[in-house]
Amino acid sequence: MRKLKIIGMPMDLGQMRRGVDMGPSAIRYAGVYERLQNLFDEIIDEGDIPVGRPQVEVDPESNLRNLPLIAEKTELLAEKVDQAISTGSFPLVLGGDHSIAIGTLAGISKHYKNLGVIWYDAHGDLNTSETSPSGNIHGMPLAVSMGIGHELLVNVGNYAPKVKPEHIVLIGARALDDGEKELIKEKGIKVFTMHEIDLMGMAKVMEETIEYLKDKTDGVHLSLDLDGLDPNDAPGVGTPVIGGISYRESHLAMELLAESKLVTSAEFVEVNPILDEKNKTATLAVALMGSLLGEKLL
Ligand code: EXY
Ligand code: MN
Ligand code: MN
Ligand code: MN
Repeated sequence: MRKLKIIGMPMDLGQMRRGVDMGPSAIRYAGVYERLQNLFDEIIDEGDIPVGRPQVEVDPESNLRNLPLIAEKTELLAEKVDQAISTGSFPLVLGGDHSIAIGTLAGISKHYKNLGVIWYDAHGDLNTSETSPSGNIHGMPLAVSMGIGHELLVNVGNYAPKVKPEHIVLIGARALDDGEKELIKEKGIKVFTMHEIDLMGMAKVMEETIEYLKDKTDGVHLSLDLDGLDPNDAPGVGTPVIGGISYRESHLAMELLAESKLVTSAEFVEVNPILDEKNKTATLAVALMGSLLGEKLL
């Protein structure tokens, strides 16, 4: 019995551009429920985690924006994701800015001995308060999930770390900060930048990603940031970076992941309908969810 739980996380606290809190609505408006209905025996849309519209505040010590609020709200998400998995459902989380992954991974990781993470993103999201150029926590969730960063974030879910560096694969990186490059080298994190994607092709990148993760992990989380795609295909994102992954390459990547049967949870983040063109980015996200979750072209 294949069961799916959709969980909305309308949060924009991890960055400064308003609108990404409406990402879950835009994705629902693009027909995520209807699109996935026939791929599962049961689909439940759990609605949205109550985030609200709190005021922006900067933590005087760490200079991190909305630190206590993000810790509090990602705790709520972690509980919901934990429940979904405990009831045997595949959790599909809709963002919201990428800081939500702190909660998603906290809810997932406790269910696995060695969780793998595929971070599909133009960025590394590997900053700490010391290395961040912005103080925006959406640039930190992967470091936090490795146990590196402010303790309020690292300890969401009351345990740490959520993922080991050797169980992470970054795909699509093309805007890494110096501190992130150092951390990647220090931890030996596997990265396929746009350079490797262009050289090898997406089929080979996915083949190597699946090969790299399949024998050393007992579950794999896909954290797909729509800014990993080229802004021409996915314009509705808050931190676009030119020269990105095409929709076609992404669709192939999702099909190959579906064939591998490795992926046990997913989140699609950074959809900002205010910056979008006729809900194109949310619509593309829904199409990618379809191919990730088993839709066949033929
Ligand atoms: N690396 C930059 C920073 O940390 O501020 C930009 C981060 C963008 C993060 C988006 C979610 O991927
Ligand atoms: Mn990201
Ligand atoms: Mn990004
Ligand atoms: Mn290991």
